[in-house]
Amino acid sequence: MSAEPKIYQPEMECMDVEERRKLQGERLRETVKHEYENVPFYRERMDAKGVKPEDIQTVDDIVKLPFMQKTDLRDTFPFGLFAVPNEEIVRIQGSSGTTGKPIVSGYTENDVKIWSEMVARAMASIGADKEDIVQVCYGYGLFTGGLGAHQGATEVGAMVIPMSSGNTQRQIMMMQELGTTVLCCTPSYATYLGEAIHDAGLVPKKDIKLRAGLFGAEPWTEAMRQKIEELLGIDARDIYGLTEIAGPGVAFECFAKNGAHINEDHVIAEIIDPVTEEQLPYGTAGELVFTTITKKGMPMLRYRTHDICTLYAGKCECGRTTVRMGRITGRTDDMIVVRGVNVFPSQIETVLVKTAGVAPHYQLIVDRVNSSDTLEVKVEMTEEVFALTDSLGEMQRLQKYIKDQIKSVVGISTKVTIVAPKSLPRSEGKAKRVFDNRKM
Ligand code: DLL
Repeated sequence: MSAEPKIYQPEMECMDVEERRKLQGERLRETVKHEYENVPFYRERMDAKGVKPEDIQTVDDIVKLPFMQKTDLRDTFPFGLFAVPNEEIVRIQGSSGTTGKPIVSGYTENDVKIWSEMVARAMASIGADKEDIVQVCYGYGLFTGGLGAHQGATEVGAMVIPMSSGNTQRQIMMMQELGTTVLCCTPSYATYLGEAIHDAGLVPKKDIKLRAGLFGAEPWTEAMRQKIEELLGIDARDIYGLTEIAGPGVAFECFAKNGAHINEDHVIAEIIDPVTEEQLPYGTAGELVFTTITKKGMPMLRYRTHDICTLYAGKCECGRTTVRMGRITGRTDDMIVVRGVNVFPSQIETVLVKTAGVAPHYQLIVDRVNSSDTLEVKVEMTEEVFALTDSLGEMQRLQKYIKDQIKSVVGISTKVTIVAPKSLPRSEGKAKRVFDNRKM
């Protein structure tokens, strides 16, 4: 079995930096023209800022362009940002919006191919090829994790087991019986699987043949990497991405593990000050902004990810010349990632506001129990209902109703706790609603 790290497209990944900047400039110019001509929403944005496609000639001109945000996807839902006729779109993927509605991205056939190649680069970097058996335990569906990892593994010729998420015992059984060598899932699930494997009395490297894994979709730390590597006896690598830009594979770690290489022939990465929106130099922490430069179905120009990190330039010992991003250290908005699912407090608030009997005072408590994330929603009942409700059954009915509503909007199970009126602390300023007690 080959486990030698490989560079999938060296002509792009190891390209001379100046040459790449020239290529980025050309691709940016084309993308801006395509967007201006085909997406009225963005044309109006550019017109309002007084920018014309001719003003964009090199990568440095990117600062003249207006930003895009998640709310733009919501406001133009579903097809308003498509830059080609719907007949040319062959795939829709999606993720959480800031309210109940998901946001969607459309891909042309070539967009899917490019995305697959981006993930294939990550697969090659862990030495995955046709000798490998790749178990994908990211969810399949609108979420880009399952299909994204699947396509990348197929691209390098591996045998793919499309398990999707959940059903841990079955995951372990398949892993053991089929001899899985590469694991793709969230880092928290990798830890959970590792513990379940130990609990089942199985020995990594003997009963389980795993040798490497690509983990992402949620923030994780070096300490968590060590834990996963010890538990599963593998090489654990970070993979980063977001639906709006492509999905997993926007960036990935090489064996040097000193930041994730950004696929700069397909995207331009910037770091900005989230308040002034000024571009910041490499080496400074700030908000990550991406511009796609090869996507045709739904290009994104200066998309504000709200992820906080630092970019690093300079050749890496692996030979790649692409800019690397450090770990995501936080968000500039209130999004939290729970079991790999993006959750906005506003989504939960929307459910609570619509529910009779509870007041819109709530707290979200995130924790990690046995390596799995938990989310508790504490909500106050109204005075009227408090005065009338004395039966436990009534309270349980309300709890279940809220839990089911949140599940249908956000897609994850929560624990709902109903508390007495006026018992949650009030704040005079910005309410602190999220308490993240996870220690990674
Ligand atoms: O989470 C895509 C993905 C799937 C990446 C599988 C890696 C593996 P979204 O659902 O759109 O897409 O969520 C994107 O998740 O803005 C980050 O906040 C967070 N995120 C994704 N990867 C990482 C990572 C997928 N490696 C949002 N480290 C992003 C930290 C990550 N956060």
